[in-house]
Amino acid sequence: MSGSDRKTFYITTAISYPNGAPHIGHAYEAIASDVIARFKRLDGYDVMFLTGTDEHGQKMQQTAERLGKTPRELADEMAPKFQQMVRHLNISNDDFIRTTEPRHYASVTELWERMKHAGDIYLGKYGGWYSVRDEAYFGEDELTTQPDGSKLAPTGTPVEWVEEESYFFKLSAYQDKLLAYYEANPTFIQPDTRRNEVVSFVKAGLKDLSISRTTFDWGVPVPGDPRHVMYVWVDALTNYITALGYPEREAESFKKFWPADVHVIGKDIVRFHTVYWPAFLMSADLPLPKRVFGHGFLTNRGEKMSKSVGNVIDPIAMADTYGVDQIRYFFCREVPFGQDGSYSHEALVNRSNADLANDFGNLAQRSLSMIAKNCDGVVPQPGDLSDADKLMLDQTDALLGAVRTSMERLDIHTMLAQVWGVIGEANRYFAGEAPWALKKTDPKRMETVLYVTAEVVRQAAILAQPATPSAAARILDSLAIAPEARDFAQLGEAGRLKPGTALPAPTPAFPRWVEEGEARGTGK
Ligand code: ME8
Repeated sequence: MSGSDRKTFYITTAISYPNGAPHIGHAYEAIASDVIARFKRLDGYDVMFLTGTDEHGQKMQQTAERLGKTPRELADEMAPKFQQMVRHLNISNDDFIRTTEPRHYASVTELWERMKHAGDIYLGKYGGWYSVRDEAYFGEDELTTQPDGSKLAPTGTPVEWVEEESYFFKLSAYQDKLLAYYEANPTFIQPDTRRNEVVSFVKAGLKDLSISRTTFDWGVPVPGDPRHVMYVWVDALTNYITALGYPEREAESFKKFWPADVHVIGKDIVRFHTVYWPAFLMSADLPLPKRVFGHGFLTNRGEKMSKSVGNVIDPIAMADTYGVDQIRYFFCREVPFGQDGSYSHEALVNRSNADLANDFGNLAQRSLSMIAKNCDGVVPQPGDLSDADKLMLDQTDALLGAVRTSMERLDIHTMLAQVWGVIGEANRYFAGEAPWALKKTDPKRMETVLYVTAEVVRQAAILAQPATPSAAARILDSLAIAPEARDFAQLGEAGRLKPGTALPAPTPAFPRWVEEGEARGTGK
């Protein structure tokens, strides 16, 4: 036992197919999940945050064949690129799972055995339209026929007719149980549009699911029948419990963190997570995840990108160009979580310059350099507070309640809008109070205004840590806030700046993007 009764929070991303280098969609999902994970940690939760790679299946095998490699060689070459991306983007994951690891084989094998023991697996014959790109079968009625007679899945990917002996999972037996679970847990599938799609899909009737393949061998062998490998989705979904020590059901982290609080995934794979996965878990008599959140897709100026199409943007290069905190903030602030979004150089630069460099960076830099110059570099002692001071502090102290409510709904962009709303107020307050003029007319009042501003900067920086961890840390360093005094328990009056604290020379937190040819140093 850890001996701690802190509340726990288990969050996962989808695990990525490493059949190509990571793209910006992978980065987006990791970043958004990281903001949630960091937020919860700062709010006192014991957090487990998992990401990883989904290395089996026909898609991996086909790509490897094309490149003249074995699938394992391809996976061993590509998985480190995903690990590198995660590190580069300052993602705070606690584990990185690869489905080719022995711990995962043990876990999937056990899940299969339990589903079989429950009487939910039988051997049959399967014929169906299969999309290798989606690693999924589609019904005849879901397909569209091209002028040349070929057929496309609803996702726009080509399908082929495949017939094979296959093990089936009795998904049809779970239709009513799934509908009852959705009904009893209205926030299980989010956002609501995704929930409605899934409910209609299940209500329309569930067919049993083919869960093994004999036409290729890159996968986890079916126990007792190694001619078959497991369908990659049975294998992939199980990663979420493998990382907690399953199949050892008494494993400390399994007991502590399962069921997951949220699986963060893209909208294209909601069905797998909200129909198949809970049915497998019910069959194996394991608790179901509390929530599945299907985020939107990112497009480059409106154009869909994918590894198979080849128009991918390298997220590491993007972070090197604009800054890690800058792209983290941009994606989370610009795109309402759950909706599709697009990005462009102009939008990125506008957000970064307006919100980060100007609003937050300048406010911190101007107030702290005034303290350095005019208050002997120590936090000034405030005098009596005016109504404007009190209002400013009250708005700031009220932030925690507001952002918690937003994050309950995983409304990341609203959380950031709330924090930056108060930063905007602080800019107006600072401009209105004009401490540089008070320096001559009323130095005591100047000290009060600088104190109040620095206190707002402190709380805003604490709340900015989930999205912009490095820059927020630089601001908190400039305020001499100890590492252990940076969590949400320190928000509001509890952590008020202490007058007399010596401050180091402030360093700019957010550089301003300057276009080539534009004169430097002309920022407002
Ligand atoms: O689906 N914008 O892997 P994957 C936003 N291995 N998100 C995007 C995106 C985009 N343009 N493109 C992809 C898989 N994603 C499976 C998951 S989980 C048990 C197995 C998201 O590499 C996508 O929706 O194709 C998914 O959540 C994640 O990136 C990995 O996609």
